[in-house]
Amino acid sequence: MKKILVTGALGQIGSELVEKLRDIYGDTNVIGTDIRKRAGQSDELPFETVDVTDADRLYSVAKEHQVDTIMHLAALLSANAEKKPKLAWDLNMGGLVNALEVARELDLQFFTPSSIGAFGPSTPKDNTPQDTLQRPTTMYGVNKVAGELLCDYYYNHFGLDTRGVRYPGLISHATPPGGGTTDYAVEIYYEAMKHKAYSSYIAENTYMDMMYMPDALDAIIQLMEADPTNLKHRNAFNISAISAAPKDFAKAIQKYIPDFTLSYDIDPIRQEIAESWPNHIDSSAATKEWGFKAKYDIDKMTRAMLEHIGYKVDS
Ligand code: VAH
Repeated sequence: MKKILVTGALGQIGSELVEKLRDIYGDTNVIGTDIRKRAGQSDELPFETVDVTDADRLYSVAKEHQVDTIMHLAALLSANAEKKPKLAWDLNMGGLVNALEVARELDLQFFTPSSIGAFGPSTPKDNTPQDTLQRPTTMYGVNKVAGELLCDYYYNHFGLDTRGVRYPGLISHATPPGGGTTDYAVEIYYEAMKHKAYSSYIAENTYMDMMYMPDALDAIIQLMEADPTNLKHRNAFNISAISAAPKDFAKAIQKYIPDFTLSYDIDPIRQEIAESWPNHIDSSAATKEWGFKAKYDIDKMTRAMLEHIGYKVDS
């Protein structure tokens, strides 16, 4: 029976991942951890306060709960990392090496996500290959490339069962993202419902890879349960569902809210980050090695997002 510790359990991915893991493996077999509890959070389900930069605390919680898997999600995202690069290095790299060391000492299976942020301006932008040039120009990207290599090292050097994906921008209705470059793709739905208008900080024709959260969560489960003998790669599988620019989200939303209008107020920092990332990455290695296949295109995601945030799509 799997027993899983999730770091960053109250974040955009973590909050939905913990719920899905509990549905699959049982409520008491998933230990959510984050740097603090959320106000009013119930004590019913296993949760521990863990700062991932505190190696001893992380080790003692993993040992006490006798977990067999760590899913390490705690991190500072791209835009926030540019504002606080030293904090980003300490959290993103210090937290990762602590989590890897706990996994090594307790012989745990290990998952952590990389990102399309691991690519840079010199990376081929269209159908970005699984194995290609990675010279990111952001602290987040430096963290992600170093993280991919560190996880490969723990697999090759210590035999640790490390696995990971390069996530695109993730779109979810449960927990708003914080401090990312792709957050516009979540905000636009809420603003469309509330105000029938949104002002995008990313330019009209700036394409990035995106994915609806249910596909992102299915990918983790599928990869972690995949037959390891089929895995030629380990810690940085390209996965994407949608390649879209702000104008594409507007078009999809206007099918339900015809008078929705999109304007632009570009944020130079996040625009520069977005322009350094690919337009669309090639997911074929993930499909070939562990059967990755996204279910949501932009239209199916748009309907689901609007429904989940309370817009009457069939009115
Ligand atoms: C960010 N949502 O914007 C994250 C993600 C691919 C983007 O890594 O930083």
